[in-house]
Amino acid sequence: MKMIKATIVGYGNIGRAAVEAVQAAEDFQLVGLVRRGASRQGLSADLAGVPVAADVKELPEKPQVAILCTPTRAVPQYAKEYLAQGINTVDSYDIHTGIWDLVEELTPVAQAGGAAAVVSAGWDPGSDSVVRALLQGLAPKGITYTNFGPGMSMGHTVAVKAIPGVENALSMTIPTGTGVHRRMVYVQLKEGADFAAVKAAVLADPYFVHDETHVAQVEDVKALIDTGHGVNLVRKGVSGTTHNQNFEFNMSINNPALTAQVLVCAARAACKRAPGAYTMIDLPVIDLLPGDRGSLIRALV
Ligand code: NAP
Ligand code: API
Repeated sequence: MKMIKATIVGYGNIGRAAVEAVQAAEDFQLVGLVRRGASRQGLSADLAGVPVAADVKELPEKPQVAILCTPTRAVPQYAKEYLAQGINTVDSYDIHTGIWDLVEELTPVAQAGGAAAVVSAGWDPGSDSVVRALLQGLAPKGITYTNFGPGMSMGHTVAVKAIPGVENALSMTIPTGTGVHRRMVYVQLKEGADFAAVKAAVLADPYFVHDETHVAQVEDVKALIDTGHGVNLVRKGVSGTTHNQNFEFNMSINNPALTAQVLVCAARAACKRAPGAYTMIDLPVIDLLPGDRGSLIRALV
């Protein structure tokens, strides 16, 4: 089998899970990690022989695809850097209101570099987006409610961790029904940091401004963390002219593990796309899977 050469950029929660997902995939080869400062700190023991570089150009082998596991707000910068070098990218960018802008921003860079970008390929946005699109096809008129959690949102947590004075953070998503959520944010402060200033910064951050948000100071965030999450996605609508069509999609998951697995599926698909920028709903589902078309159609259709 022809192996897809991949690198993982950033070794945080999603990066660590992406290493596991790449190593578990029959058609992927990990050619190295890209980390700030080329740090080997915290690497799992089985990565002893895997190169780590601060710049992808310093890896011994050029990857076909870079799995970007950086903070969402750093994704545009990293994606442009890799696409310009002709390396396909996948990311799990999760600022829903910015996704189309990012597609438009990356499209010319990807086309000029001769590479493909798949943006927002986590579980939400990502695999849930595919479910929402499919359900809209099945019942074109109607309402979809996406109810998250309770669970840990990595995107919101990362946004809080970036606020000056924050040592560590946890943002829990609590569903209150009909797609509305409460955010429970726990912060551990750096020595001398001002809680009131941190709280004000959280409440003003675009990740939080539209939701009811509570911020609490705690001694030790690590003692609270459980990376479980989930979704209850429901649509009630109309097929043709017939009302009362009901659909429901539920999952209870480990957030980094699922995000990383979707990134690997999208990385596979990215390697098959013409240069340009795409989201999950642009991709043929079959391209997400390893194996030949005939076997997949016989088994799945
Ligand atoms: P994290 O644990 O903080 O890891 C991010 C890593 O990125 C860091 O450990 C660091 O790795 C690297 N990095 C590169 N530039 C950085 C910078 N300027 N500041 C800080 N770190 C930088 O974050 P995470 O929990 O893995 O989450 C990453 C992102 O995934 C989130 O922002 C979230 O939006 C996204 N996400 C999306 C979905 C989805 O469903 N779409 C689901 C979950 C998460 P090195 O030190 O190794 O360089
Ligand atoms: C939430 C949901 C799911 C987040 C999924 C992913 C993450 O706020 O909990 O950052 O974990 N939007 N975007």
